[in-house]
Amino acid sequence: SWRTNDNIKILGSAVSIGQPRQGVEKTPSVLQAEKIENLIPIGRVTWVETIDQHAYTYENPRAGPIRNVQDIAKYNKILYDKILSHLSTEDFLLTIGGDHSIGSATVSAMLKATDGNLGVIWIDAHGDCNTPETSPSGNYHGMPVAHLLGLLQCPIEFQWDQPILPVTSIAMIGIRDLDPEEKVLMDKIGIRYYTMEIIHEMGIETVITEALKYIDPNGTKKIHVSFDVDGLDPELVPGTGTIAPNGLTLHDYAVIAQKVKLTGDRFASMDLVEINFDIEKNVTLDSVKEIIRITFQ
Ligand code: HAR
Ligand code: MN
Ligand code: MN
Ligand code: MN
Repeated sequence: SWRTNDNIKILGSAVSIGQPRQGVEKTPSVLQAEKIENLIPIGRVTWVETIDQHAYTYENPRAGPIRNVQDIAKYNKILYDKILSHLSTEDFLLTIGGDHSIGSATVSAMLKATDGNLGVIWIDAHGDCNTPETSPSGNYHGMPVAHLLGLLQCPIEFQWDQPILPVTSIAMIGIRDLDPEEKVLMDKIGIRYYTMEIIHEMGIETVITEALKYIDPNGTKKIHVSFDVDGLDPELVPGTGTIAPNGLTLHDYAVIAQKVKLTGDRFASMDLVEINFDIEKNVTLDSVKEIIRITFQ
């Protein structure tokens, strides 16, 4: 096993303002009630805290090209600061969302903590590379990667000292639902993404091996996995807000996790996002538990 002596710190990110459906903000408290920490056999596991969006957001979301942008900016800055204050180099950070809007805060914080020495594996059905100009919805959970890459014009409240993620430091796996203009942008900037079609062609083991080599050619970086559960097949995770058929299997994820864990304590952090038990609970909870087991066993 890996990281046996380290601390596994779980941070709840109870946020839904990156997209329109309620329920996703309740996931940290549901998983805490389910005692998912008991599924983690390594390290010393602690739930650090859950950051509630209602404690920090404004009453009135403002209209604009990014829905709720003022609130998201405020929340993400708090999340970013809390990660940096709670995290020490020996810790593994598991952030449980919440929607994927938190991904720009968690990755920014890890970039800061590692002085930019970070590679990101982004598991998702979606590209999350929209800008306000390409987004059909205005929902920020479809934009965090574009934001990390420095492609978003954001209001001043959303511009603190976040480091920019180089496009060569991220690879996306499970992609199968891109908006037309988002795809044009992704291909223009040359972001590395593995569609389900490519995964079936190459095989998941070759894909994750190549992806890790691409984001971390010398095998020296810390690795962050941002896991949007809609990357898995909807039969495994019906409880998520934006469903896309023909996704990854749990075996695919087991192969991904196995390769990532071979980096030892360089595997530093993970997001688990877009779980919505209001939409479906039984099957989704079983899959989430399996994700936890696979990741930490
Ligand atoms: N691409 C669509 C949009 O930007 C939906 C993507 C967001 N869904 C997610 N994120 N769950 O991965 O509105
Ligand atoms: Mn998604
Ligand atoms: Mn996503
Ligand atoms: Mn398949």
